[in-house]
Amino acid sequence: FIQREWWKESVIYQIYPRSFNDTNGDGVGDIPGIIEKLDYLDDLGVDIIWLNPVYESPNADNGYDIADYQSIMDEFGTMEDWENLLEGLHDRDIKLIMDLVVNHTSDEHEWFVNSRDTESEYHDYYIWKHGRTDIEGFTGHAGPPDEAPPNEWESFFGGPAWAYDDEVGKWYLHLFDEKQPDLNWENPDVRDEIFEMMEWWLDKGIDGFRMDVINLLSKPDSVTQHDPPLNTTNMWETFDGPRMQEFLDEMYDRVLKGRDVFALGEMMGRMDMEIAKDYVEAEGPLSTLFHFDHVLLDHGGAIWERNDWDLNDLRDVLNRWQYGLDQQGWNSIYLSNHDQPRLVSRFGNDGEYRKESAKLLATLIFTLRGTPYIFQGAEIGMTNYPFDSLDEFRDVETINPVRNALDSGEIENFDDVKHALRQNSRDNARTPMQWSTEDNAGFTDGEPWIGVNPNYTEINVAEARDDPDSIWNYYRELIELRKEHDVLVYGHYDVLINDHEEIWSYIRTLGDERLLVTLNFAEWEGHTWIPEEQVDFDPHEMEAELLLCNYGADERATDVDAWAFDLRPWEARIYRLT
Ligand code: ISL
Ligand code: CA
Repeated sequence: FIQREWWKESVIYQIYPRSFNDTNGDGVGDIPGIIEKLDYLDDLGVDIIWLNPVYESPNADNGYDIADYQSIMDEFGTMEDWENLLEGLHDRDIKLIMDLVVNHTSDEHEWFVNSRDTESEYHDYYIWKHGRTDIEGFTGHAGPPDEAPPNEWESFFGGPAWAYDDEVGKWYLHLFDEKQPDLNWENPDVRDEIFEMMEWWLDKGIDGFRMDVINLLSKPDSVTQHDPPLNTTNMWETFDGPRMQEFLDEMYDRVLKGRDVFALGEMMGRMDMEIAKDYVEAEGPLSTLFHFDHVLLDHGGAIWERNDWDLNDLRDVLNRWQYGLDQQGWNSIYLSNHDQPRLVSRFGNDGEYRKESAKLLATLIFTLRGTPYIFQGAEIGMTNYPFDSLDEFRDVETINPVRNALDSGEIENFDDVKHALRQNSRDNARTPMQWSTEDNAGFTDGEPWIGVNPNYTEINVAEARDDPDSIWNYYRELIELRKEHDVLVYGHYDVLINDHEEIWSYIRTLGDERLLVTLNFAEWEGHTWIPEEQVDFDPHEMEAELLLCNYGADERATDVDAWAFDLRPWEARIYRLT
């Protein structure tokens, strides 16, 4: 039994507008720039565009600090441009999902400006609290000398999660930047406003939402019901709060129900599988979710810290989701986005085996069970950026904590953390799309808002489209293949040899259809096989027909015994077993 849905069969392409394509020479990508590239997206074969925030914003966090939910940021264009974009996409049968950022607004949103008046109805739109006076000698924050912040939470972007406002004489909560105050979802008026705004966009014809940090909406009771709140330092308390399910159910009932739309929730932290299932079950409020398990593997506690990982770790966390949502719910398969370093630099090899490993990672994304995501530039194998100094960075998540740590002496100098920042910073994802060998990679005629990766002379769209063996053409083949084989969309996933240190293999099964995917995550050759005891067929009786290989359909990939395989460095193969 297959529960068919268009968004399960779709491939999603994510556009970070600021870095996609600039048409007026101000160094900032814009909506007309996306319109210019619609045929590019169509040629690649993607089905849905997820557009990062394009709403009016002072850009403290590149559009994730929204000052007006119902207008377009001047730098990006006009509402008319946006309407043309939607039409251009729909003409090509491509759907559009918009970013929904409703955990917080900008401090320049008029709701927040009005909320500074404690008498105003808007005061309760945000989380304003008195500080604590029960702690002696509390230092290290910007409030009055006899007050500590309401609790000891830290912002995800560094520093305290509370900011003191002199005019109000209270503190407001900001889980992200100071310029991103958290909305008070306990207040039914806030929910009314947000739901109305969502309907307004849906009525304009969009196909769904990607919901930013959606599992932070409901704050723990200690924060909503105590004044001053109880002392808590535990940031894990901010995830999946007590009324989370209720708020999403209400959103579903009042906005999403009865509309054929896609609802994708970004879930911060490490999710409990039972909670995840409640969000995405058949009658649940969301279609699918982004979890963070695999992108938390190598990232240390601070932005300049790194953890080691190996293939077993990566396979373990992704297995957990493959099996966890096999019967109930649906996965989203991503290895990169605008918050993550480039996938080939992170999970692959961006030197000698850049092409092979980029193709292998694409193979993984398109053959696990779930909806696959391409973040702009992945389709040409764009890499991390060789940052050399702090002023090359633009992102608050990098700059704020590093500045603070340099000031406090926790870090002595930038060079001590350079290596880790080159691997961790979100800015790696945000360097301009590399279109051609023209100046600034063809992204802008002006001065780009963030550096263009100097490797654009070799890595760019023009080159990739000319080369039949390019990563770009391999992405196209994968997209085609997924459309041709239901088993790639709906088939069950079963892992083979779960402790193999270099090779990850799995079988996808739907009825009598069986595909084998085998991936060598190493710079050297490797051997693998189908263990009889792990499958419900006799591998020695099987024929293996090659569907796709990142080394091409040469003899080594086609002339095989169906139960044993020798793979070249970073080799990826997909076989149909009959
Ligand atoms: O966890 C992260 C990286 O591994 C964070 O960078 C990131 O803040 C987190 O993923 C939540 O992201 C979303 O909300 C943020 C915004 O800065 C991100 O761009 C957005 O995707 C606040 O709105
Ligand atoms: Ca521009």
